[in-house]
Amino acid sequence: MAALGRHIIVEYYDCSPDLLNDVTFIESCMESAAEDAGATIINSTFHHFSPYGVSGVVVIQESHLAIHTWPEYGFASVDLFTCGGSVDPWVAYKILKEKFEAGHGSAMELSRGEMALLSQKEFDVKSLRDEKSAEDGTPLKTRDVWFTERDDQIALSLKHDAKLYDQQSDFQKVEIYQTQAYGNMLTLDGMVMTSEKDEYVYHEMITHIPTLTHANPKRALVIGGGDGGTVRELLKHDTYDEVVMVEIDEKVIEASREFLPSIASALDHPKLNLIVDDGIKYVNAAEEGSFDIVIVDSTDPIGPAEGLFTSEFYKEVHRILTADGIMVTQSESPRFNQKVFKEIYGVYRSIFGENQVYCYLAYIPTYPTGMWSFSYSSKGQSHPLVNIDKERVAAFTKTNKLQYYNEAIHQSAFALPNFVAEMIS
Ligand code: SPD
Repeated sequence: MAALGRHIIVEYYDCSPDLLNDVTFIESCMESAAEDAGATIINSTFHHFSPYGVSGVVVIQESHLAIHTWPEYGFASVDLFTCGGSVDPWVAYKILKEKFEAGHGSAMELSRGEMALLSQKEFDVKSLRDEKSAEDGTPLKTRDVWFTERDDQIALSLKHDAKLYDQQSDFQKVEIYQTQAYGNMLTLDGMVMTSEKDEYVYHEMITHIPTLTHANPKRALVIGGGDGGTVRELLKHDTYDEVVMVEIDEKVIEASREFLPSIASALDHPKLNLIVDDGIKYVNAAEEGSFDIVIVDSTDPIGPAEGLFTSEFYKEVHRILTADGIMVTQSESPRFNQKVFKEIYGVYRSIFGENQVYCYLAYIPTYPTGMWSFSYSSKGQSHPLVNIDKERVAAFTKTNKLQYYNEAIHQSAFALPNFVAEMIS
């Protein structure tokens, strides 16, 4: 052998964008290319970057295979690096070209570590070797596949196993990942919506604060919320005669029913009127003064939820609230989504009145920055910290064994860090 390693630098053009954006697919292609080329896999680590792109490496006993994809250009760059004579990297090249449905590919082989330029050093390899793997010769294989939600400056990654659901609906990409730390997790267009292990924070906070501040809510409207967590919490309150939920995307409901059953558990509740339609259209057509509580459980203001962040929409919400009605919305992260956060509070205040709008916070580990905000706006005079019966809250919290919300959280959630208060003042 004239060199220590063979390094094949590969470029695949005109590949299928969907395939190049699918982290589990890329991982399985890279692993099977390694195996078919004769390599022994030790570890694989792959990241998906929201909204586009996958990076990953398969570490093999004979070195590594690495990839980065640009689905938006149908382009993948790959490094195949092997040591010793037992692996044929060109086999991996051919397999990947076929699997990525590449229109064409180019590759160049480099010899790494020319023997003519090397001389062996004194080095006691035995003392460094892991005894166990040396004994039976089979290194343990490990696997790390990551979902990443990111913008230009911040990223959140969660390690996952299988992707359980993956459908492009008429509105957005709906996916469910089986994460290792947070259970099954719903993402829409690559953004985390809810996960089995921390959903209770969001759903308890978006529902119980308005319901328990209101003296006697009978009718609630939820815009969005297709996973079912918000209506599950609302329907714990006996005061409601009816809860209407209007979700635009049937696939969100379908995926949640199948893979998030504990969140979707009240979707067949007899008091729930579940409507699959555009929430804006529903609100525009709803009768004046017909809801005590309106909850906007929207996605982020990109794609189908954009219209839920406009002053036209909130004027209509104000119209359909009863005289003492309360609106609560998820109002994004004050740190991650500063611009939207500032603007939306201006909109709420211009419609409900300067002193009728309050912001409260909760801590949600799977959302960017972990700090999440909700807005509380009242059409009448109800004040979230004055019109609250602590005993009623304590009794409700206890009976329903809530995991986050309680009478102290009700009070403290409205205490804002200075930088947040300043942003909306
Ligand atoms: N970036 C997360 C925004 C949260 C949107 N709503 C979540 C839906 C849970 N029912």
